[in-house]
Amino acid sequence: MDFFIFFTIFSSVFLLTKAHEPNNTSYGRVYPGIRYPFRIQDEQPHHSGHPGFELFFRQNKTYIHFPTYGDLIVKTISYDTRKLNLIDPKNCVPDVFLNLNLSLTPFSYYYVLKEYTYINCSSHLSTSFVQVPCLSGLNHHVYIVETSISPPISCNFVKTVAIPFSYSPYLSDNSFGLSFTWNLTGECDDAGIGCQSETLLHNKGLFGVANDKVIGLIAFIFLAVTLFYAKMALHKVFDLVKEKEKLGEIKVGKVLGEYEALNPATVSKSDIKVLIH
Ligand SMILES: *[C@@H]1O[C@H](CO)[C@@H](O)[C@H](O)[C@H]1NC(C)=O
Ligand SMILES: *[C@@H]1O[C@H](CO)[C@@H](O)[C@H](O)[C@H]1NC(C)=O
Ligand SMILES: *[C@@H]1O[C@H](CO)[C@@H](O)[C@H](O)[C@H]1NC(C)=O
Ligand SMILES: *[C@@H]1O[C@H](CO)[C@@H](O)[C@H](O)[C@H]1NC(C)=O
Ligand SMILES: *[C@@H]1O[C@H](CO)[C@@H](O)[C@H](O)[C@H]1NC(C)=O
Ligand SMILES: CC(=O)N[C@H]1CO[C@H](CO)[C@@H](O)[C@@H]1O
Repeated sequence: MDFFIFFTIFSSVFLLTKAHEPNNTSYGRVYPGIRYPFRIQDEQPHHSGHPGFELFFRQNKTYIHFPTYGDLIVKTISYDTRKLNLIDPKNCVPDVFLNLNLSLTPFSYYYVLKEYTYINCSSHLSTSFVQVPCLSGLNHHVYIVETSISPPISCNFVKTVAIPFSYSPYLSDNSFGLSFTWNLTGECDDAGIGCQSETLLHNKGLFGVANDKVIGLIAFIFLAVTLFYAKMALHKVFDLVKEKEKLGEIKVGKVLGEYEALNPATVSKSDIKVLIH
């Protein structure tokens, strides 16, 4: 029975580890690096991702759509740190900062935010202000300034927004500051193992999991039954051996009896005499 218990535990562990292992065998195409909560819109089932994490492909690039801004290119996704790094295809991160409203998305900026004011000026400001080139034109100059600064008369107030960074020509490329994190509530909160198992459950759908589990279960039952019968057979063999042993004992006993019957020690002296005579 000990082995049976061990086997049951072993099988359970096997089934569990199998269930936790996220894999790509269940549905057609493989998208390296894309897994729950993200999914490829239109190509992966709805339940394989979380709402708001839909990605799509266009010209060999992976995009994510933000309702208040538009499409941004996915640079990297780090699942353990829950960090989504994006690239602005229009190459104007300050414009993303200005227009992106994350309140209806599952994302928030990865960085600590600070409020800044965007101002739109008809003339250049002093050199202590650096205009944002991608938002400025020949006749208008956009600056991102501290909220404490009251804009000069030549400037229009655009908006005050909480953003990770102000504009700096030295810290500016098409992705600087475009890092987001996400927060999933509910059972899949910390992107841990539990989350992955849910991923798998969702990814594979009922069929995939059913197949895997059913195969595991069938294998388990088969082995258990085999083991049971093997044990029964073994018992039978043992019983047979025991029976044979008993038989053997009887035979030996008989022989012994016969021997004893012939043993000189037990033979009476008169008999000896008879024998001698
Ligand atoms: C799963 O994906 C990995 C890497 O993305 C690939 O090497 C492997 O062959 C895939 N497995 C199957 C069964 O498709
Ligand atoms: C996408 O990538 C494939 C292979 O890397 C290449 O052959 C194809 O031209 C690319 N398409 C576009 C639109 O860049
Ligand atoms: C973002 O959108 C929400 C809901 O639409 C709105 O209440 C909020 O004021 C917006 N935030 C900004 C900074 O525009
Ligand atoms: C700044 O003003 C110009 C013209 O006054 C306008 O075309 C432009 O869209 C404005 N920019 C911003 C970021 O508000
Ligand atoms: C994540 O969610 C938890 C609980 O729902 C909340 O307390 C926390 O502030 C959220 N964090 C972020 C970054 O949204
Ligand atoms: C994404 C993932 O975990 N893929 C694994 C699927 O299974 C094969 C073989 O079992 C592994 O090599 C992959 O890494």
